[in-house]
Amino acid sequence: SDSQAKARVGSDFDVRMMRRCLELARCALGRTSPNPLVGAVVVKDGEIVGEGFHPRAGEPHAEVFALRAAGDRARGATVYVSLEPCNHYGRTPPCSEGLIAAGVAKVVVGMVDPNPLVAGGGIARLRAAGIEVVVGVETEACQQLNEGFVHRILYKRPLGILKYAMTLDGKIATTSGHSAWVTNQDARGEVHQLRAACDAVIVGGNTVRLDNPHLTSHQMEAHNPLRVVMSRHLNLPEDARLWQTAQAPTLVLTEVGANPDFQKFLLKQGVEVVELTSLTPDQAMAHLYERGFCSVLWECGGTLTASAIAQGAVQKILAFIAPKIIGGSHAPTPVGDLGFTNMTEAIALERVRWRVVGSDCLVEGYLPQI
Ligand code: AOF
Ligand code: ZN
Repeated sequence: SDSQAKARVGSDFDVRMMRRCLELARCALGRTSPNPLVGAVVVKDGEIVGEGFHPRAGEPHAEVFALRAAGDRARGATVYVSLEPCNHYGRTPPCSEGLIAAGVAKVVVGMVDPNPLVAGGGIARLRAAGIEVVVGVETEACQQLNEGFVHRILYKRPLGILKYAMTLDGKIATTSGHSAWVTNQDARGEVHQLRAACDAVIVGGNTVRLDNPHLTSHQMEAHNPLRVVMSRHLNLPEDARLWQTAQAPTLVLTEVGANPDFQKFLLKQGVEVVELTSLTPDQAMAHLYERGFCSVLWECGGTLTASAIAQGAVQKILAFIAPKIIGGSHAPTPVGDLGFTNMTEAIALERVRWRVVGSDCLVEGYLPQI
């Protein structure tokens, strides 16, 4: 079987400690970009004597907090960390040196850091100092947690996640555009969690006009993503909820010179406006990459979704399917025209998983990397 094929690294105890690292890492969900989510645990004589996580870019790394909490007990201890300790002077000094100075005996690493500044260098430095290093405990879970960070490093773009909710007959709204609500409360709760984990959520002008969404995570203390609207002509309503920026920030991406009066109105509301030379999904993603973002959630209608897919701005799809029928041969569907005429052109998702969420079904998968 699959689990037999992959030789497991680490004891039950190691796995338990690494899972604790991941739990700690998640305390900073949505707040660390452009940095990864990292958790660390210091274990001495089978007991946890220090824990830490990376709270946000510019602040100390997970290992620093865990070592501080452990104090003298770090000497001869085992440190578990979900990402390879860094070996470079960035905004903070190298964790490899910190671990060596603390006199730890062993380091257990969840995954190698894909950052070319680190990329195995941290592990090599620790080994050169005589510290035992084990790599590969709960690696898949570690990679999953930081898939946005990894994608950002490898492709110089944030990870694009497309989320939509449709009826069993494949509609995202009625013919008149009404869409509240396709899915049940549980599925909506899941979307709010998803938003809390993302750096930005993008919609087009149509969604603002038709749905007047909040696009927040609706959870106490949870991170709210930057709400991004892509609009070429800025013919948008003045009373949209997205212009209320007290709860969460909003960015409007438009083209150079578009509707100066409405731009002034937006700025007065505290909405940021950025004029791009060409307003395309890829240029939007390029801009969000420059802002240091790791993951971006596309929650737009079919037209913008189709062009985001066509331009490679979407890597992952989450489709909520509600067992309801609304019919309507002109009712909007999740993905507009992709120009395909033959079934052989269909984009086949990979690593597909199905899950029941309340009374709805969630299908998750990845687009093949082009
Ligand atoms: C670790 N532990 O908790 C994190 C690491 O600018 P800096 O100094 O914060 O460095 C950022 C890079 O360090 C980041 O891109 C990633 O490679 C690594 N993050 N490393 O040992 C941590 N957050
Ligand atoms: Zn570090």
